[in-house]
Amino acid sequence: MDSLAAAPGTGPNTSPLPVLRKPRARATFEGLPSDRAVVMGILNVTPDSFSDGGAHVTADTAIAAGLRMFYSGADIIDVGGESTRPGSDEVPEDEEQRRILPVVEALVKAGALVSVDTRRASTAEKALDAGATVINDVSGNLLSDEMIRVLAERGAYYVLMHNRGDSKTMGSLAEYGDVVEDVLAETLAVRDRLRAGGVADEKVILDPGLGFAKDGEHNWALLRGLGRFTAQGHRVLVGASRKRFLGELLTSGGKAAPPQQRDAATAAISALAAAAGAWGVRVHDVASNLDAVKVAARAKA
Ligand code: PMM
Repeated sequence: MDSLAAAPGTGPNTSPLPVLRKPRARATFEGLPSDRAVVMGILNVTPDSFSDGGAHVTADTAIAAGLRMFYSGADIIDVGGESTRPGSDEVPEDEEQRRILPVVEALVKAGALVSVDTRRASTAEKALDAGATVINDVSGNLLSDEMIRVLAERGAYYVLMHNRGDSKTMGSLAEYGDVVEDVLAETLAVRDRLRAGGVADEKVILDPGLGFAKDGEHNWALLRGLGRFTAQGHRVLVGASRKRFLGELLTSGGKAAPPQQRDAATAAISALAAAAGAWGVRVHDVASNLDAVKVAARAKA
């Protein structure tokens, strides 16, 4: 027998090697909690995100922030390298990948379940290679065939968020008859493209896309109509965190509340969304939203 492979205590050197650290089991999608809504922490590796002021610009600071979220109990960390702020400029593909890939790798290595917020199939493919499990895509109606091909080939989970146009045009496209029915119909039309391309329904998570080609009234109507989305047999994700419509709601002295003062309202939405059957919430402040979804689960039980 090779002495290096000898069982502890049986070889010539009888003292077993000390175990310094147990390897952390890698999180899986299937291992996500099913007794409450899932909390997805937002990690924007961008210099211009509207709500966290571009706090996580370098890979090291982003990894540290992601680990803090992970240890605060985030079920999934959503890493994004391109701002989706209305009016924002496109980030070149190589720059997007340079920002996010080291962060994805480090968080996966630490045991976190990682999603990647990207509209590009090439970035999605590299992120999956780096260990990401979910692709979160704000393309909406502009979903590319290339992305569908990558998802089908890799069997990845996919957040299909409703959106019209791109960051420059979405503002002018916020016109609906019945916003709930229109958003649902457009979302299901994109879902049908995914189906036709070989992506299983089970892998597709629907998101009404609050704030994307929607004004505040649209967002509130979609939250009231969330049951129409959860009734489709797909998981549903809600992203209300620190968005402008919450700032407008909390206006005081004629001034909208700034993003950092919108966390309590965000947690209230998380509790309501979870109570309405949402599978998950995408949030900046993990701790308060984890409490909120626990409250919703306990109140329902
Ligand atoms: N919102 C933003 C970015 N990505 N992804 C999903 N699935 N749902 C959302 O509502 C969503 C998203 C914009 O907000 P941020 O700049 O705070 O990330």
